[in-house]
Amino acid sequence: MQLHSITLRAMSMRMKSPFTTSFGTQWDKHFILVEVRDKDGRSGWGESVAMKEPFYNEETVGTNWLIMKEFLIPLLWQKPVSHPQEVSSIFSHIRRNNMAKSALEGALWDLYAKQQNLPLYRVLGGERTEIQVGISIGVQDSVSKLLSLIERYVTEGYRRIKIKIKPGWDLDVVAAVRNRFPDISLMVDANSAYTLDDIDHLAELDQFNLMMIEQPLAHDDIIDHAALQKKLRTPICLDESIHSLEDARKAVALGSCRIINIKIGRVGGLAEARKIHDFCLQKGLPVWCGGMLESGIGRAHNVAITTLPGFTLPGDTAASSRYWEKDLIEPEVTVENGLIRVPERPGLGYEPVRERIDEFTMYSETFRP
Ligand code: OSB
Ligand code: MG
Repeated sequence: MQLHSITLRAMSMRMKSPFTTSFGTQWDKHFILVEVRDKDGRSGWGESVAMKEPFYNEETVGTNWLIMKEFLIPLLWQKPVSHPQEVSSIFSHIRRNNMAKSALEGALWDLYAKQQNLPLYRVLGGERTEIQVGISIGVQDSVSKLLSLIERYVTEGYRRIKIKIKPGWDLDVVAAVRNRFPDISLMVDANSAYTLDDIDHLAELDQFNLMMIEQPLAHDDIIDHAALQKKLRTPICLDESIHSLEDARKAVALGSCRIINIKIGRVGGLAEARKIHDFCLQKGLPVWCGGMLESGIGRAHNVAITTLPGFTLPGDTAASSRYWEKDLIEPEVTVENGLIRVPERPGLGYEPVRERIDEFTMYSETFRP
């Protein structure tokens, strides 16, 4: 692919409103953007979804920067890459650090698709020209605030509503939501806030006709989830616990989940995300694309992978305007009637706007072979 340079930028963007999960509240989104240039001056873009703090998983903006600079980028200079599918094996002897790997791999996929003059989703083998999306709503100060947010997003057309739960913000809240909205597609996400001691409590959720319960138990568990799934009618969806195709295979074999949330960053890139998709399609498990409060660049990667046929459930890739006053891409990601029309332009299909990117860049560094 004839790489000329790789630029990392540490970004900080203020969100429209804070986002609260069982692990904390976030106001400012810190992340890393990757720009890979080829000899002809084309650019490919990637986004690391690692957060400022290691609360969702162990990766952070700081650790991703170090791993990319000291280990991953030097590997890309050592071995010529002819197709982005090779990147995961070039990185394979670096343990974990999946979000760092994914950010670089994603930039190479965008660049490759542009070199081929094809939209990224086609290069990935995607088929859908529009994708269904839902929305994820954080823990709120009051139930009435939550109900009015749901009202708004249902009116805007989102295809399913996901609400965050945690001990003290669960059964009563879900009951109130179901009572007010008896027919919406509804799910909950606990971000690992419960243990098997809560089994009877979690079983109460069965009465609310939820599409799924996402990651109720520990972030690194698939054993207890299997025990819990046996006691629940509601399908369990794993998020945090799945880092690879191997993890997915084991979780499915154990019966730890009936649905998987695929996040490109969490599994180390588009190639691994596609493998998990292919496996789940063959096993008959529905998958959907999760979100990590991405800027438009990460969002565009999510749109591309969601075009694969197994992504049958609405994902978390809401419109750019969900979190941002102005996003980094042109046009922004828009949602109409719960659908995103997949762009047909080469690469990601949304153009990063340099002036906006510069505005939110805290510091940057460029690497050359
Ligand atoms: O668990 O899916 C999650 C946001 C940050 C970290 C983890 C999660 C989330 C979301 C929001 O649920 C998804 C989004 O809107 O991008
Ligand atoms: Mg989740």
